[in-house]
Amino acid sequence: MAGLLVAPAQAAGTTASDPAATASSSGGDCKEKKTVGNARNRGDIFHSHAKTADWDHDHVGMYYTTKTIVEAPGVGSKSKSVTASTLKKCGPIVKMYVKAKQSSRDKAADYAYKHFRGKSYDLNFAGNKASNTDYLNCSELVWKAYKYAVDIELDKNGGPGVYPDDIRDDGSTVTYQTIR
Ligand SMILES: [Ca+2]
Repeated sequence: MAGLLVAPAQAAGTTASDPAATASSSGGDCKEKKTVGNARNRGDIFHSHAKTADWDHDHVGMYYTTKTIVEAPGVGSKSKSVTASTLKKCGPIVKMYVKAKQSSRDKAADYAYKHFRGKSYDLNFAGNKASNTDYLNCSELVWKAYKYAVDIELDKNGGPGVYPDDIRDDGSTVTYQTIR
């Protein structure tokens, strides 16, 4: 794993090699991971700290139920559903709801569960919004679930790539819990 990592400084200035390309979505350098735990609503999103080399890329996943998460964990892992009460990530962990009807959140959650499990990890973050769904990274999974199911775009700065912080900072996501 370590051999795959590219420091941001080395990757900077290259267009073909995004530093995210070698990142593990959910990896981190914290001493003690925190339990992610349950959400208020189906379709809610969690954001956690994740770091590869010196690059803080962070991580996101979404709640299929209030107690079950669908996420793309990182390189070498397929996307899957996991129990929120047993999932541990590096803090701060932030939980958000999406400004939408609950029926829309439900549709996005259903979409992720039905279509976005068992996918290999997508090394491409920089163009992840337009890429196919045979491969998914963490923010791509969340963004595409809302985009494809209910046409809500969760990406603060737009462009061809959606990163975890783009989703957290988007005006349509509202933070209601922070675990440090
Ligand atoms: Ca973006």
